[in-house]
Formats: sequence, C-alpha cells, structure tokens
Amino acid sequence: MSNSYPKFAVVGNPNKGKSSIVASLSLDDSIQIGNTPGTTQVKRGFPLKVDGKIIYELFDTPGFQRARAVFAWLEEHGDVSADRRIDVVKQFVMEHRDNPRFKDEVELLEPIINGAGIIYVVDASKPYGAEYEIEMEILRWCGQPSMAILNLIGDEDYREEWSRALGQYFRLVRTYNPMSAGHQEHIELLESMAQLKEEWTKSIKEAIVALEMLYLEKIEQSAEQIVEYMVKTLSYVEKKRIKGETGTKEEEEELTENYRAKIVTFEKEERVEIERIWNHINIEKSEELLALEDMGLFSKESASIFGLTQKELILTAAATGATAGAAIDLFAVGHTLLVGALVGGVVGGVGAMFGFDNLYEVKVLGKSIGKREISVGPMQNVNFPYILLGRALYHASKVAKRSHAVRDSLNLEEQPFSSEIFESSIRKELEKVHVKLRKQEEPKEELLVSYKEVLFKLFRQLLS
Ligand SMILES: Nc1nc2c(ncn2[C@@H]2O[C@H](COP(=O)(O)OP(=O)(O)O)[C@@H](O)[C@H]2O)c(=O)[nH]1
Ligand SMILES: [Mg+2]
Repeated sequence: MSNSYPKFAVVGNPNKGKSSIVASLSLDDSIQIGNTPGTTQVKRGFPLKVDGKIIYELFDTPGFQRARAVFAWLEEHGDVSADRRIDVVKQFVMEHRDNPRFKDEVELLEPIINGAGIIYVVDASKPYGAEYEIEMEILRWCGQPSMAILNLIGDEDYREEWSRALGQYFRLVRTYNPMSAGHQEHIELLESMAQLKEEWTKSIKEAIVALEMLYLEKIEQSAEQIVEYMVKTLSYVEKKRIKGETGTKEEEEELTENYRAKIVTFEKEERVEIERIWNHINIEKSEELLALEDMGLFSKESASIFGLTQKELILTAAATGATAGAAIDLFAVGHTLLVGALVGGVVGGVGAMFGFDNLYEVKVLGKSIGKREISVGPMQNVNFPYILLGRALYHASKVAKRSHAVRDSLNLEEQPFSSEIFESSIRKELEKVHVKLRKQEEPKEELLVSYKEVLFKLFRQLLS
C-alpha cells in the first residue's frame, strides 16, 4: 500500500468540540482542549499509528474567525465554474499566508487544499443559525469529501434542524459524542468515513481492521499485566531482621506495615501500566481515587465490593478441594461452614471473612539470635486475590472505556460490578494459581496461560 493514508481536517466554529473529536479519534490524550475559544491556535496533525504505521491523520484546526470576509474575497475572485473553485481557495491561501488577519482561516484551509477530507463539527444542542452558511459555503468551494458531525455539548437537541441544513452542504451527517465515545462508536464513525471517497474506502477499511486488532491486543496486554501483578503481589514476602529471639510488637508492626505498603505500591504500579497500555498517559486521579489507592485495598469496603461472598468462598473451597491450612486461611472458614460443624458467628462472621485484622502470619526465620528475621507473606486470605482482581479489572475497564477527549479526573466512585463476574468455573480456574501462590510454589507456565485467558474473557465481557 502507498503511504497516502486518508487525512481529515476537523473544522468548525471555536468551542464546538473539534479538539475533543481529534483526541477521541486519534486516541491521544495530550491534545489541548479548552473552555475558552482560541485554545487551538495553529493546525496540528494527529496521526493514528498502529504498529508504527500511520492509518489516518486528523488535523486539529482553529475555528473560523472571518468567514464573511473570506467568502467575499472568494466570490470576488471566483467567477469560475464549480470544478475550478478549489483553485480560487488555493489562491486565497497563497495570497494570505502571511496576513495575520486571516491566520486562522489559512491554518484550517491549508490541509483541505492539500487533499484532506472535511469533518465539520457543530454543537447541535444550540439552535441552527444562517450565520453558519458562510463557512459551509467556503468548505463547499473546496470540493473535498465532507462530513458533518453533530456534537451534543449541552442538554438540548436541535439535530433535526441542523441535519436539514447540513445535508445540503455535506455528504454525510452523523452524531458523535467525543466525551462518551468508546471503541464501538469510533469504528462506526470510521465506517461512515469510508463511504466519503472511493479511493479512501480500502484504506479506511484497513484502518478499521487494524484498530480492531489493536483493541484486542490492548485487552490481551492488560490481561498479561494483571497476571504479572497478581503473581507478584500474591507471592510477595516481606522480611525484617530482628534483634531478639522473637519479634517485638513494634518489629512485627513495622514488618506488616511495610508489607501492606508494598502491596499498595504494586497496585499503583499496575494501574500506571494499564493506563499506559490504553494510551491514557495524562490521566489525573481524583482525591477519592488516591484515597482508595492508599487505604482502600485493605478495607472492609473494598472486600465487600470486590471480594467473593461468603457463599462463593465456600463453593470455591469445596470445588478446589482445599483443606484448612494456616490458622488464618479463610478456606478453613469455608470448609468448616460447609461441613456444618460451626455456624457463621463463631468465626466472626462476615467481618472475619472480609476483614484483614489477622491476615499476616509472622514467621521467625533463622537459627542464631542476631541473625534472625521475621517474615510475612505470601497472603493467606482466600478472598484477597479476588479483591485484587476485582479492583484491577474495574480500574482497567474504566480506563479502556475512557475517551481520550476526557480531561476530568478518573472517577472510580460509581458502583462497580459485583463478584458475580467470578462465576464458579472461573473461580475454579483462577484458584489453581492462587493455591500455588499461597503455598509459595511457582505456578506452571500453562497454568498461567489459562489464568490469562480467563482474565482476557472477563475483561472483554466487562467492556462489551
Ligand atoms: N459535555 C460535553 N462537553 C464537550 C463536548 N465536546 C466538547 N466539550 C467541551 O467543550 C469545550 C471545548 O471543546 P474543544 O474540543 O476544545 O473545542 P474546539 O474549540 O472546537 O476545539 C471543552 O471544555 C470540552 O471539554 C461534549 O460532547 N460534551
Ligand atoms: Mg480546539
């Protein structure tokens, strides 16, 4: 294929969401988006690359400023047949290149006269007005393949009147919301764009295939990342040299504090990696999120949101044939409940099931005093892996669904999914790895591969 990938200039009045649309369609969250008109001063090309190859390029442009004066000039110089009008526009750009009065118009017309298609953006939550007709006329004179996008910035909906007018100037009119659009909406818009010009159809169809592959790849990479994180976290052992025969209370407290801090760090690092995979490099964290990151992992709240229910824990224990291990192993709880010897309250009920008061078994290592160490880990709580996984999948799905036009901080406050996503066959598969990690054994490669496959499926399901 030649390197003449499709190019589109995104044009329109200031503050209609042009830059937002470019950000969303180029999967680039570094694009300047502003509340004040004039945020975008000069045009800039944003290529969407897949495997180093550009599949299309979008030009973010400043809005029209002096459409009326430009059109007057065109009419004055343009007593020509329709097929020659583009030459008049070219002449305008050439003659005004250094004229600050028409800086914005020159910027936005330049990519178009160089062959870019036109994406004209309007805010259809505001009423249509004839004042837009001048700029639409100018664009029509360019004779390039064109499409109008109805962006609903506010709550009202004037799309009908807009469509009646836009239909007279543009080949296609589509609704697209850059703030909420995800992968599916992106693909659908590209399918429309493929119809704009016969020569572009093939390369835009290829772009769609490339994007679909990229999307699956990102899901796969995310699953891989989460597996790596789970293994690292669940097998982690924190050690501390002690002075005496056994650890003092302070020494034990410091040890468990360091252990917790490490696990929290692992989660933070994992989140950054997921955000990098999805190209959300500049994501901001809300106060709530930071708080959740710092303390939430070990909270009862997080456990009750993301962990398994008591019933699910019991079933998991039964299905994997687990036996009561360490004193704090919650399999023991499930097991006991299962045989009916004890009832909930005896072991502290839900609190003990979800709580983290007694999670760490502090072991003393080494023989001679002075060389002794205390250690904590790997985590014995049967529910803990599901809390980690639930939180990781929830965060990853939020990031994956997030439009690159959104500049708000990431909000993880909405009601997350329940533990039902870990249905029994899934738990059974996952538990094969969790059991190994709890026993400080290295899981076989094929176990990790099927673990990853389970996460891949779960993640896709959460994204659909
Ligand atoms: N709620 C909402 N806000 C939007 C939408 N599109 C753009 N905005 C906001 O409108 C402002 C202008 O957007 P921008 O993309 O910079 O417009 P441009 O001047 O046409 O490039 C920014 O504050 C955007 O966040 C939308 O679909 N919904
Ligand atoms: Mg802009």
